[in-house]
Amino acid sequence: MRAESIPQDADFSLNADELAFWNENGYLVRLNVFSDEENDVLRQVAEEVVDRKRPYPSTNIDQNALVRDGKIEEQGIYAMHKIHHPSCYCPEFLARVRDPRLTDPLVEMLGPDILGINNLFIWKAPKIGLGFPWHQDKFYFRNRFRTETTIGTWTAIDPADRENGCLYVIPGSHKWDIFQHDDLEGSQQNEFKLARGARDEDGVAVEVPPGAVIWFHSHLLHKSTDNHSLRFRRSYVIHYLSAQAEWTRPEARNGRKRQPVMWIRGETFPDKVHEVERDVRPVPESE
Ligand SMILES: O=C(O)CCC(=O)C(=O)O
Repeated sequence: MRAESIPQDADFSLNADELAFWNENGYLVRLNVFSDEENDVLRQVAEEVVDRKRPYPSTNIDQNALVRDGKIEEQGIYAMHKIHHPSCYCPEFLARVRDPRLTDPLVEMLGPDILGINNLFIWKAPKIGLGFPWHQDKFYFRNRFRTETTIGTWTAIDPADRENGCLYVIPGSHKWDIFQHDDLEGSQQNEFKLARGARDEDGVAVEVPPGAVIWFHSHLLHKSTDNHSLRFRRSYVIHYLSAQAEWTRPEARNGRKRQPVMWIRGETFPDKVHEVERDVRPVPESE
């Protein structure tokens, strides 16, 4: 189904089995959520960003760590790791973060009033794309937001499998506390720390075809592995927050101009996280 052909009254909420699976495991997979054509639009826009055919802040474009650190030479999308917050600058991505096929299931997880706090298009290039260590998203988001959980959605743009670095999860770990996370030597972009004590033998590979979506709880331990294949493993990841959440440090709420909070659906509340953006932003000249 294409976005423009979704009937107004279509309802993509969770059914009882899905809700039970979610509550038990802290993640959920749906297949065939988006068509190849729909994902191709995002892939093309992301490539235009990389080719500088679209205005985009260069600070939101991250190269693969091996290329960035001069260990190998690659060009174009082969040199890419990810772009941050495309929904703030590209209407195609903004439409995707608000697509009911992603957000209807969130209503049962977060309530009806929903904000977007982060989104990233990831390339994971053939042979050099690097994995993410075991982590819990709340380890990071709790520095900004006080809330029970945020929810991530992970959309497969390409087939994702063990060989090209699919997502792994530890089912049920969403019921656990937040682990200590330790610095890693030479990890991808040095941006993720490793959840101390998370065990590979508890992990389950979530291999999915293109168009599938994985929803995951912010306490869920998850990781992904390096890409050992000759194929890309592209994905589009979005993180959502309840509009009932509060700022962890209200005095610093405007300190992250590059990570604006976006309105997704429902209401916002003056005494909560409510300074939200509704439309795509112009890219400042200096960028
Ligand atoms: O896409 C991946 O390889 C991992 C993404 C991830 O772990 C995250 O966004 O929290």
